[in-house]
Amino acid sequence: MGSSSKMNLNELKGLAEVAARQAGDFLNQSKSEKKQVYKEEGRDIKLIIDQDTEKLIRASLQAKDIPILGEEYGGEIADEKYWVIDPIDGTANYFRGLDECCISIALMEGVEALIGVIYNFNNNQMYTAVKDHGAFLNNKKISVSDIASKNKASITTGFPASETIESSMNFLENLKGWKKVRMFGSAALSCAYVASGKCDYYAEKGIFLWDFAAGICLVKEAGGNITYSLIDKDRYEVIASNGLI
Ligand code: LIP
Repeated sequence: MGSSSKMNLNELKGLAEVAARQAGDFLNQSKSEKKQVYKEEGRDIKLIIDQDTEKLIRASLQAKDIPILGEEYGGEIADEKYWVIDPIDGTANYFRGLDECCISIALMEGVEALIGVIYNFNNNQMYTAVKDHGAFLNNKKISVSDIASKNKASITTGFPASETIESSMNFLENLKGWKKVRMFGSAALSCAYVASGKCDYYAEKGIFLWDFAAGICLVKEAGGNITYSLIDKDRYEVIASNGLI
């Protein structure tokens, strides 16, 4: 039996929170340094500091015997507990000096989300949730909005990764009728915004599990709905809402 078996979910959430804060301090300190790109593919950009940050988070979490799946160094979805890490969600924003980026750490068991930690290190906003124990922003309970009509609601989204005429037209069609449309460039923060009632609906196609895994627990624990389905080998379509729209 490993050491994680002795830790309850609240303790594991504390561990993820410490790991996220350490990684956030590192990313804040490194902001003014020149950022090295190691891969650019389509719209995706990958930085050496994504890798360095994931190493840091892995080192904090690895002391426990829970397997890790991360954006930079891989891993597997498992039936038992496993961590899912996105060292920087919103890498392009971090690269260009925009503050819509965060660290995202989830604990999953199969497809069930047990813990979600999303840390925007730019403004020190720490979103946390543990299954059946509510969702919090900087330790204050949060809940989804009570806006029930689309014409009063804000949707957050991202432009589809695959750009066919059909996908672009569908995308535009789905933006009709909302009061406000926002594109933050971070799936994790978009989920956190739905969970905290700052936005009412989030929909995006073509994102990876690590982009939204922590958001699953946050949105559910804040009283919202979140659905996700695989649209190809490892990309998902995700819809999160306050449950009223
Ligand atoms: C990002 C997502 C964002 C999506 C970007 C990108 P990354 O994740 O969270 O919502 O629109 O294309 O995939 O790459 O910054 O971790």
